[in-house]
Amino acid sequence: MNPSAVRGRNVVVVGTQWGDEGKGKVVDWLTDHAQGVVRFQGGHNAGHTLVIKGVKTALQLIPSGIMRDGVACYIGNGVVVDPAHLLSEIERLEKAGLDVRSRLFISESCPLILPFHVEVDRAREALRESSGSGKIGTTGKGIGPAYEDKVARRALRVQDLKHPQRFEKKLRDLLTLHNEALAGHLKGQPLEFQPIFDQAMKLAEVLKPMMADVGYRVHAANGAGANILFEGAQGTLLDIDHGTYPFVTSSNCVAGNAAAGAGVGPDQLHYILGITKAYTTRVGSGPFPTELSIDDEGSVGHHLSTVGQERGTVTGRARRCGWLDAAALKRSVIINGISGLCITKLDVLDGLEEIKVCTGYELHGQRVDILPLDADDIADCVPVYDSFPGWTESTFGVTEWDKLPENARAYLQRVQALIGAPIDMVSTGPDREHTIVLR
Ligand code: 2SA
Ligand code: MG
Repeated sequence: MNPSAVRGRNVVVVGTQWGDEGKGKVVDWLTDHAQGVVRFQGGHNAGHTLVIKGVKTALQLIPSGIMRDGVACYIGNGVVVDPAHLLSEIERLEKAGLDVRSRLFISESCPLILPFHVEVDRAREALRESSGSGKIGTTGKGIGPAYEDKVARRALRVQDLKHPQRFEKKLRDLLTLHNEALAGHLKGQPLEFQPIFDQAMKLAEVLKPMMADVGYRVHAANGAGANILFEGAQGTLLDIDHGTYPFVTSSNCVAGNAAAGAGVGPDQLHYILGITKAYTTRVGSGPFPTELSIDDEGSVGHHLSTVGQERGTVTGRARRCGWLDAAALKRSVIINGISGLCITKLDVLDGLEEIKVCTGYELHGQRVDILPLDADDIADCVPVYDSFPGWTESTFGVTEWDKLPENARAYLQRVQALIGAPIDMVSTGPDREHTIVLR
């Protein structure tokens, strides 16, 4: 079976929920048939966990393709890059014996995350909390403030690292701006220029050989017949435009941004694979209609949280858990133009007596069958559920559709019909091998 032949040459992998759907594993699995993997948005707020022959690796900024020898890995212009974090991730992978520097390409156009972005991110969260307006629950990595500087056209970019004088001037201006805010209403810690500058110049020397014109390289690789994977981070419901605003991340996580964030044309996106966890999780604040309490032992929420090991890869925060929300997924399928779905972590549902799927909501006395656009409306949604009998057999590691319990197949078939996209893959465990391919 050759998935890339079935799915068209280039595949975009996106999360259809609030992130943590298991994209890393699927990208790694698909990389068997790809010569390049591109990250196109987000930064080191992502946490992609891969388990290869029982050994767990968590990647944050570097594309998951790095785990396969010879695969080129690209960090596209749509990604915000913390250079200090990048170097530490490179070094961590090198310690594990991987060759990283010869096949990692970093777009010169990436905006940089610098120490004051982290300070501003954290100070803002503290302020939101103390003022009673409520935290977003960010990862505290400086993602939002870095994207703000990009959109305000004052960001330092990877290419500035090659020009010390230009870097110095831009850094002084930007630091002054952020320090004023930090010393003023943000009640944070203003930072000194010199240590930031010195550290950036040191990192510049290390990163220079990896700086590249990523869009052009990906275009050329595609032209030469390579299969390219576009690796999304976070998920559709965290998208800056289409998510549960303002409880979102600061980038477009949807498939359409794979082109703009990698620097290629949309004609290079051939197949859109949506990753959907068999239930729902969310880390951070914001509305979540199908949420269950995870605190009570013996409850379904507790089962999902513990059996699913639902903790943030980056921050270690306990993820909120709930039933699958088909009405939210319907929205994701439309926005992403999903070609096919991969359902992950099916095995976590093993042993539950009853399984529920949200098919729509009661909202202000009316029935709606798709996730509303306004986060306040979403918070008012009362989910309407379909109920299914569960299964007692283990689905862990199953590799054939016919070997799944009958009730599991019935559940997946109903989900497919509700969401409006075909299920092309099912993941039944964290390892590469734990995969069912349907088309
Ligand atoms: P940010 O830091 O500005 O992007 O946070 C804004 C919101 O986006 C959410 N967010 C995430 N949600 C799920 N997974 C993410 N990556 C890590 C993981 C998260 C972790 O894989 O587990 O370790 O906590 C991720 N990154 C950002 C975030 O929770 C806010 O709701
Ligand atoms: Mg994650």
